Amino acid sequence: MPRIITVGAAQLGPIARDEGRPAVVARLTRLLEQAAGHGCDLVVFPELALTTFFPRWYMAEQAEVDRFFEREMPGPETRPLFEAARRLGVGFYLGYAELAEEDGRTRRFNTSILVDKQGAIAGKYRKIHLPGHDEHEPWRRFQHLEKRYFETGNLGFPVFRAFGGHIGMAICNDRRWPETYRVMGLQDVEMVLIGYNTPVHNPPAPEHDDLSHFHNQLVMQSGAYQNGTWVVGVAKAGLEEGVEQIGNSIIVAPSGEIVGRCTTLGDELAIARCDLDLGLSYKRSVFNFARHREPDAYRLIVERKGAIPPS
Ligand code: CDV
Repeated sequence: MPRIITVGAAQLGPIARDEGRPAVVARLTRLLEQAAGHGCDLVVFPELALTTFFPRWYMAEQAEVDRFFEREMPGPETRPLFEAARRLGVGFYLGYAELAEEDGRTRRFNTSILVDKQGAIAGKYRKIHLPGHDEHEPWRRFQHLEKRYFETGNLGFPVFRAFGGHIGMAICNDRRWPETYRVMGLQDVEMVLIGYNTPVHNPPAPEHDDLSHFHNQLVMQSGAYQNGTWVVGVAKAGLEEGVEQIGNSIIVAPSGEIVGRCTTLGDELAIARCDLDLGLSYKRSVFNFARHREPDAYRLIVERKGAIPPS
């Protein structure tokens, strides 16, 4: 009996700075309804999907920054999305800025949740690889202040039993790091969900700009293949508050092949019917971790003269 998840990559076009949560939630709900009409089980929305990508601005006042954060999930403005999920019987991945009172202090994370078909939260992840910088750098055309506005995620890379399979989550810059996929691969992940906001222009390394689409695909296709897992990567795309962001949302099979993709820079749904067992032939052969990984060898201290010790 094949284990199929019909997944929708629900790319978003730009969100304006003054676009309120109700308007954004209405856009998300429209995509969820569209996905339901096509028989989707699960819809993946982008990173920080409820607001504009606010780390592009330096804001001196914390109160101004905190306007972009959610204090509860669901809250009054996001509850309609959860209700729609239950009504339609479609789950979702949602990225948002999370403000939590934890360990006796206020903490802020770049977070994603997995919501099941009953509209209940089935899993949570907090972004680990925060890119950018923590001080205002006026020389940049736009800022990338994730290191200022968020703490490093403290939940690891958990894999959840949900939707009849093993589901993991990552957020944007995480997708460029092999550890992201491998830590979940070691937990037998079958589908990794990733939302992102990626400007075409990379201020510290503009020579990479022309390669932004290539790198986006390269990392997700290799992460999928090297761990025998599906990967669903979903963008917030287009010209958002003057910053051009890539789209190129893709659904990648465990073979590393792209089987679905968005072709615009706006709100758009790409759909694929994903057989979770397609990863098995990779997990049982070339990427049979129990048989072929050599963790002891990776840990060996290199003793040869002149060799660079692992950091
Ligand atoms: N939101 C992100 O994590 N964006 C990074 C950019 C800064 C390179 C990314 O990896 O796409």
